[in-house]
Amino acid sequence: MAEQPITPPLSEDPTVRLEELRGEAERAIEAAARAEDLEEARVRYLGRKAELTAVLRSIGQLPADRRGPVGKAANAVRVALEARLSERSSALEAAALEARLGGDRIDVTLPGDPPRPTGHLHLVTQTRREIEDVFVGLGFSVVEGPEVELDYYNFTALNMPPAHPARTLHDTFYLSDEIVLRTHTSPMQVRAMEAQAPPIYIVVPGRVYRRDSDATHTPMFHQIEGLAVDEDITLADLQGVLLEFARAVFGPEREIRLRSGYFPFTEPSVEVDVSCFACAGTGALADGRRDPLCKGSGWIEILGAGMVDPNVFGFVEERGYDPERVQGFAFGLGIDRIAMLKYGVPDLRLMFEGDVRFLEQFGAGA
Ligand code: 2U9
Repeated sequence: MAEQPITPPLSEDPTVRLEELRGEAERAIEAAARAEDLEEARVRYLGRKAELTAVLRSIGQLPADRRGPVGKAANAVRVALEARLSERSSALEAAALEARLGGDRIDVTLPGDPPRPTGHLHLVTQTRREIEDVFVGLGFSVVEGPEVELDYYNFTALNMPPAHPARTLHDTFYLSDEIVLRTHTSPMQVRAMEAQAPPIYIVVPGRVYRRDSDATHTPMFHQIEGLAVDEDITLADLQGVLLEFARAVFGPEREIRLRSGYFPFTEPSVEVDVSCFACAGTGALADGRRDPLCKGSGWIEILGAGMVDPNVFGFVEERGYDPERVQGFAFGLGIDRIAMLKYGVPDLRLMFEGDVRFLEQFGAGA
């Protein structure tokens, strides 16, 4: 609260004192350098406890013939001071704005901020999407499923009953007697058949887990598997689909070859090679040296496949998969392995270490 000014008692004629007050107040307003000073002057000269306010309040007690002239003079002082306050307030605001603008002046000749580094999709994600696109273009749907699986879907329904020797090949992470981290995405294909009667054309990408670790094996890796079941599916359909895939991913000049293989869930089973894209299948580089990528063979193994074993259909027969009526082909490949081959990555572990110096080399396809 502002201190009350020490003022002499009102003279017989208050208009004299009013003129003194006006002069005093005008000097205080003029002297205010900041909004706070101005507010202090307002309180002192126009506030509830101000002398002028007291004069205005006491007009009623004056002799009748003095009320008019004193009231008029006091009001004139009030109006004049309010106008001065408002002018000074605008002047102070304008000065403050001017000072701020002066301080904030922008130098447009300075260089801008460096561009912010933008992220991009991980190489494995780019490769997964590229592969998915190929199969979507061939009429397949993409479905995904749980990474924590029942032993039943991961093994039993895929023609690997308990104690089947192939189970040991999988180096399985067991969470309990009946629950595993899936060792392949195949269990989701069984689930998809349970949910959808034939025909079915699906690919299932996702993480899978095996107890294995070296330059070409990590405990977690990515697979994409495919399944086509219909009334007239043959090995030739599988071959045509995989040739399309190989050419889309490794180049239009590629050929594939099928070698005999073994998987518990397919019969017959095949290992599939693509003609080498480094040496165009010749096995030799331009300077005559042996091509290290395909080790001089002209072929690179890229996936496994086969015709779905009729025993597998036996597990979903009630859903319409009559092994006498439908046939199917299936294939499985490692997404990370395809990316390693295509981009010359020497060690699978680089994919999962999160080293930005490695990852940022693969920003173009993001
Ligand atoms: C159902 C029936 C059959 C999926 C298949 C492969 C062959 C295969 C490997 C390639 C490299 C796994 O990532 S890898 O280690 N996979 O060779 N997978 S046939 O067969 C199925 C799947 C589901 C119902």
